[in-house]
Amino acid sequence: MKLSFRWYGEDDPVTLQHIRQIPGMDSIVTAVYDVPVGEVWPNESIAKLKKETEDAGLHFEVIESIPVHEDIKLGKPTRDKYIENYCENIRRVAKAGIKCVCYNFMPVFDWTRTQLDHPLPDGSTSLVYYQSQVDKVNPLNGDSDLTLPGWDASYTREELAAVVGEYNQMTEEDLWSNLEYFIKKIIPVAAECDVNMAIHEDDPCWSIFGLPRIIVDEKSLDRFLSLYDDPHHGITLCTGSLGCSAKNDVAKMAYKYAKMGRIHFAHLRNVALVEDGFEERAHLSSCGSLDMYAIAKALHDGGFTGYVRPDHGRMIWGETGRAGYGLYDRALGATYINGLFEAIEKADK
Ligand SMILES: [Mn+2]
Repeated sequence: MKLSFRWYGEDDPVTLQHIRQIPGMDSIVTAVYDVPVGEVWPNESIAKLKKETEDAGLHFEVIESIPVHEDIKLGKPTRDKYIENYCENIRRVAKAGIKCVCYNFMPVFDWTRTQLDHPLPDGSTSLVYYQSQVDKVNPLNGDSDLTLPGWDASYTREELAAVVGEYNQMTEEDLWSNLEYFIKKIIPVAAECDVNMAIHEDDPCWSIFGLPRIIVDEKSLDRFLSLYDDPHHGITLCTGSLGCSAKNDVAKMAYKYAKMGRIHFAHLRNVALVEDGFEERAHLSSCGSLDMYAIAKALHDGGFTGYVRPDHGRMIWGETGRAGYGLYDRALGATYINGLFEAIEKADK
């Protein structure tokens, strides 16, 4: 595995110099953030990210994400223009040395949590999802003041209601067909550029606000991978996204898809399933509901050689910054991941 770390560019309070000091760190995971979703990324912006990353002694090989424009997910007539832009972005990042692109196909909301600074008993804070709180929010109700953290602030309340309304007219099968249309256009380009495309599962892995969500479990990942027969068509195995449903056997999926050569990127983090939802916890197996050792071993045994990153961390030691993306707890996660893989690899020799 190649250890990586997400970095939000020069505005990120966590610096590349800090990241480089984490033992075993290999690659930066980043994106061009100053361009609206759907537009072509300027070559200068990509070159700047590459230079900053390499000047810090790290590799520039993973993009998270090239976001997918809503018109593509909605299957609107304008999608072809946005898909062409998407293909152009794949070509451009490939030329800069990128080997893996993470993306997702979640309607509107991307990841969803109800609180970003929930206090845990040890005094740290973390992201949590409580269903009862989600149930109180209706994005179609323009009078409601309730919002959830992480909502795309570029939407006004009315625009949000309109786009949610459009999705409410769609079935899961409609979304599948729009995904298939997209995949059949982008994967040939990715294959030609030798870039591994790695879809991220929906987070959490169930429908919210009645919106279709389709990349949620083993059955849907099987269906997704069958859309295109090429090793460049793969997945990001996000243990926290899949693991917030007790129905998903994440270690089993890790082995199966690694063996198929379709896991190009792994997000390793732990979650604790609670009665009303889930809480993000420290990476260690004993801190949550997932057996992180079993998952790392399954990846190893399946022959996985891709990128791994510690996923969201708690806020600890008084750190402030982007929720889930502080330095300290993710660095502890990275160190834990190093330990798991060293032990697994040595035991196998
Ligand atoms: Mn993830």
